[in-house]
Amino acid sequence: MFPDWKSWRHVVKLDPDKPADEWLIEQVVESGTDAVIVGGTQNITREKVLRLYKLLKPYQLPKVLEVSTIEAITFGFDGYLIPVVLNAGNPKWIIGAHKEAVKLAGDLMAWKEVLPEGYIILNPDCAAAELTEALYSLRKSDILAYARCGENLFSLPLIYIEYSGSYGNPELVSYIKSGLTKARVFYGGGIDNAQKAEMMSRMADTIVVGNMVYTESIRNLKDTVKAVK
Ligand code: 1GP
Repeated sequence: MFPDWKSWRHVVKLDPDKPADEWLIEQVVESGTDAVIVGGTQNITREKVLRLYKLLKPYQLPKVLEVSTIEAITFGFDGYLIPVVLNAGNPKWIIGAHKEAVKLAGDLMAWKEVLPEGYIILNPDCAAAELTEALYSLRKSDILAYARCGENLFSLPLIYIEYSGSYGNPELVSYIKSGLTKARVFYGGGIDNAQKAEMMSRMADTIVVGNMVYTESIRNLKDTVKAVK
């Protein structure tokens, strides 16, 4: 079963392509975050995912894998997040890669362990935007329409507003959140201190922090958790 993700307020995303050791994992676990997502866009291999998985395994914290490539799917995680990129310019990232994975898994596909997420990528300079050929220069109304399509046409339980690498506009996040009725809103991008965490946690249901754990800002990690709770 996918863990009880609806209660998560703060999540750390660890990138298999970035260096991690026991110390870093300890900082993450001891910060009080609600869960760890293992996921990234570039150079993701099964070896790198497995390495992170082994470091995380001793801890109780929910650990889920955000699947970005079929090749790196690793068993043992508590759940699997499947991104559907709503504003992808290349349809492969809306349904193509997913179809290939499901075809490969056939009857063995463990649907109960899967949670689909409707991504809206809003930082045109991030790696995911480049890969998916994300459509940008969107108006507020376009972004909300993507989110509503995700929620109502695709019945996605989660809309992920992705600003990876840059801090987004809190008002825009709030506008999207208030235009949805059922889907929960995750926000990720550029959070590296308590103030930014607190602000975005007022706008979204869950905040995701990533890059800060690979920089000196890791010393602020505990404070970002405190700020949202
Ligand atoms: C990336 O949304 C996450 O997918 C977090 O972004 O690395 O900018 O914190 P940052």
